[in-house]
Amino acid sequence: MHDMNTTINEETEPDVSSTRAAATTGWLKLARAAAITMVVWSLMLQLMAGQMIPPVLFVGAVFLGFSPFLVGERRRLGLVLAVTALVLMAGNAPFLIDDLSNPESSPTFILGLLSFLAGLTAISSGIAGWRALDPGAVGRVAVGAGSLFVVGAVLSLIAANASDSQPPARGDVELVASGVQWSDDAIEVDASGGIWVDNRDGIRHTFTVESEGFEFEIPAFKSRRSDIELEPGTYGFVCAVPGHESMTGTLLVSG
Ligand SMILES: [Cu+2]
Repeated sequence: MHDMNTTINEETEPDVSSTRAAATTGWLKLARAAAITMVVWSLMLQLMAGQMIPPVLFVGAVFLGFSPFLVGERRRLGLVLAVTALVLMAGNAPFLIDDLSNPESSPTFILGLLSFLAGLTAISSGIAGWRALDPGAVGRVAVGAGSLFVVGAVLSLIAANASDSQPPARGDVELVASGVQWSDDAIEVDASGGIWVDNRDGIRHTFTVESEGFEFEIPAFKSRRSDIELEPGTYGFVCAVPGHESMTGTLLVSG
């Protein structure tokens, strides 16, 4: 707390009269960088998902507009940054939970992880700045969050590359997912056949018949197939990924 160490070495010399202010400045710099990262990547994530959530857009725009003014040694700004980050994380939660629970979809997982870690960093360092905690930990928090991100990203890439595309089988009906759209909104398949889906998007999709609990996932840039495990009849199919509500169609299973 009373130790002015080199991690808070500013472009301008810190006010020697105020150790607390200098501590706050160090934390606020980290909180601001993390919050900007979170806003930018959250917006990218939502663009990829094909849907923008209004509260996140609004908070993000307000934050980015004010961020140039979020400088200096005013401790209250730490609280503002922490609360803003918390609101953004809450607004982003539907996407984040889905993205982070599907490590095979590498691009969205990595963006989600970055957004999540940046959010945690912004909240914790905003609070630390507000409380004027020892700035000696600023560097450790930044390095810790960065390390977690790199490890998560690498593991996700390994998982994604380990899962290969599947070729279609004889009797499969072929469907393409591209631009968060199905290539056909009405498909017909024999009950003894199957469905092969080629995902050309950088995000995962699912082929889901909700009424029957029939579902398989197609990771980003992969193809997957499944036998039809349905009785002859007409079913609605969807992609169950949040934000992909426009991906609907009709499946006719002939017997
Ligand atoms: Cu989808």
